[in-house]
Amino acid sequence: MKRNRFEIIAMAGMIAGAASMVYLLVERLDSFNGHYSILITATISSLVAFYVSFIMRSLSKNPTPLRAFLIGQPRAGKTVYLSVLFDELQRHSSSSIDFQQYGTETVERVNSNLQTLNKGSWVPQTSLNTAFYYRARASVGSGIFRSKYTLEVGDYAGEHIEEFDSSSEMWLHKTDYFKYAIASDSLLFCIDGEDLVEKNIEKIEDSQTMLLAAFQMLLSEKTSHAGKKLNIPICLIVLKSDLFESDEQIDSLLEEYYYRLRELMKSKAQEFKEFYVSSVGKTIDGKPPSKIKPKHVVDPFIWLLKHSRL
Ligand SMILES: Nc1nc2c(ncn2[C@@H]2O[C@H](COP(=O)(O)OP(=O)(O)OP(=O)(O)O)[C@@H](O)[C@H]2O)c(=O)[nH]1
Ligand SMILES: [Mg+2]
Repeated sequence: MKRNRFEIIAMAGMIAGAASMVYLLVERLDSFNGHYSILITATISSLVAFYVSFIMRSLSKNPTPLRAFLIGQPRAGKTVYLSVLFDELQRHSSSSIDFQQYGTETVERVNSNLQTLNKGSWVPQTSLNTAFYYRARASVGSGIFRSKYTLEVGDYAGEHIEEFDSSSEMWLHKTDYFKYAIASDSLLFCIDGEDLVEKNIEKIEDSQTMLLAAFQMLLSEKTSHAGKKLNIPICLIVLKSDLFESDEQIDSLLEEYYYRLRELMKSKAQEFKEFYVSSVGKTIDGKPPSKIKPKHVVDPFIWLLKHSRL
């Protein structure tokens, strides 16, 4: 249950409890007649309600931090995705979810990356140990059921994924990347659609092995005992979906090549969903088109905000 819903129900319970206790107490004091006991109960309950609503208002002013972690091989398309996502998020408008970029760093980085893409170039590869954190404010729901979040997604170089692989040297040198992953409230596993459509078996196998290792490591770090499922939202995202003829083609290629990863995620995650995303739309001679046409980029984040337990 979301934090604010839980609070509202708990507060309502507290008020009802306080009102009945006060009533019982006042009733026991024979010195008051029936009218007075109702009056005293009403006064004390109103004071409790006033105090509780004051606490609730100050709590709802503080957004809940929600950290999402994007995991994928080098060149999978993560940086392009996050840049386009944070640009698109602010244009997303629905009755129940609103976003706004948060902080000048995010605004500047998103603008500069979008400019690069709109000029027909790709963004530079992310270097090792140079993480960037994209941030946005989000509000989900309406009225008293509204939850506010500060959403943060870290963008790290794909090479860091080897920190999850016990046979790699990087396993021994765990950096902030690893800690960030462990402390995240939702996980997005990215598949490079280019390798999948080209049926590049070697790269697909590498990617599946690394994503499996990362999932298993996070499962063991984030759950208390064997058999327990991950209780944070997990997405499997196929990036570069513009390279496929149809969603059905992605579906059948995933079934053929990513069967192990899919099955593990389905069985070990309480909330799991797959998304097929294109950050820029159909490319022209391998470059982004002059007017990028993102497809389904915000869907994973809408889904994970709705399924977050925070
Ligand atoms: N067709 C297509 N290609 C894309 C798309 N997004 C990215 N690419 C290609 O994928 C390459 C890598 O994209 P990046 O976003 O830099 O990849 P990354 O996962 O951040 O890579 P690292 O920084 O090395 O971890 C780009 O240079 C493009 O060639 C897309 O939406 N469609
Ligand atoms: Mg990158």
